Amino acid sequence: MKSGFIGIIGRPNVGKSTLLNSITGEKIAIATEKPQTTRNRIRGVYTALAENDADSVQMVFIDTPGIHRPRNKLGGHMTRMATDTLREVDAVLFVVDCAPSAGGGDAHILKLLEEIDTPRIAVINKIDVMPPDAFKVVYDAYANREMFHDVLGVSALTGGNVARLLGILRGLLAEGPMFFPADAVTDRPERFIACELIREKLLLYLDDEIPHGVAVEIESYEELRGLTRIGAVIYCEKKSHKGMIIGKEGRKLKGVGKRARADIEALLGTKVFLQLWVKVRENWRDSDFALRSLGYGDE
Ligand SMILES: Nc1nc2c(ncn2[C@@H]2O[C@H](COP(=O)(O)OP(=O)(O)OP(=O)(O)O)[C@@H](O)[C@H]2O)c(=O)[nH]1
Ligand SMILES: [Mg+2]
Repeated sequence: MKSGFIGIIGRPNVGKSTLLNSITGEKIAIATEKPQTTRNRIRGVYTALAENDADSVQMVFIDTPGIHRPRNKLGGHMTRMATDTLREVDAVLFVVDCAPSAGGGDAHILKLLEEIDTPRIAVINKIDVMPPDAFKVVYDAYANREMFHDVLGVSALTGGNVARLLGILRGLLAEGPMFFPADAVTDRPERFIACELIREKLLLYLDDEIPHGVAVEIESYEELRGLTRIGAVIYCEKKSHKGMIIGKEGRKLKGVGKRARADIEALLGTKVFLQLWVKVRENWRDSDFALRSLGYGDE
């Protein structure tokens, strides 16, 4: 069989995590319209076993944080996770869109990609909302570079052309072993995904100012028959943010909890009892100790 590791790299917000979810068919990585949503590396496994072993394939995709100019230690960690991945994989998907902000950030990543020998594919995402002439501009910009094995447009959101992308990758991979069991979807435990789902709701429902300073930590996780009891702490950086997260009469936090619970119930297939607390931890994004304890240490 063929197998290998594939890095998903790009600027923030281009749709890397959405693409990972689309490939694995499960929501294992959170995705929001806010840049810098992903903070860790998340592996997603695609396995297609054929009757004939030679036709079987296992691809391990690594979703990475968007590469950006870091403003704090968390940002440095995130960008390092992404750039380190470039050297550890058998193929790289360089995901782009046609956002007006694309230029500088993509140019920086192209330089990093030039330094590696790994096969690279330029994946132009969001073609479902891209006018043909805009697609052509982006396509030409990458097709003219010899560094890419292939350039293709996809829609991670609708799944458009994702099968073709998998076909191209299959052609790039060498013979190899199964790295994960055939039914594995991710290396991340359910409790990590549950924690991320809470953060996703915070990103979605909080004003722009707060989300990047928010972290979530699971304090207790108890699996009973048909019920999972989860206690989680939401950390923010300022007292005023704490008030905004809780909201008037606790309404904001209740809304976040309700939506997170619905998603976690779908993930676990059990009822979920979710308790949330909000705490202030000043400047945690610049504290090595806090970053490590919140799961943003080196992996
Ligand atoms: N229309 C459209 N929107 C998309 C597509 N793929 C992703 N999006 C949207 O783009 C936004 C960003 O998606 P993410 O998957 O979080 O992007 P990301 O690259 O993982 O972002 P970071 O984790 O911040 O680096 C979300 O609002 C997605 O719904 C697509 O194919 N079409
Ligand atoms: Mg992401």
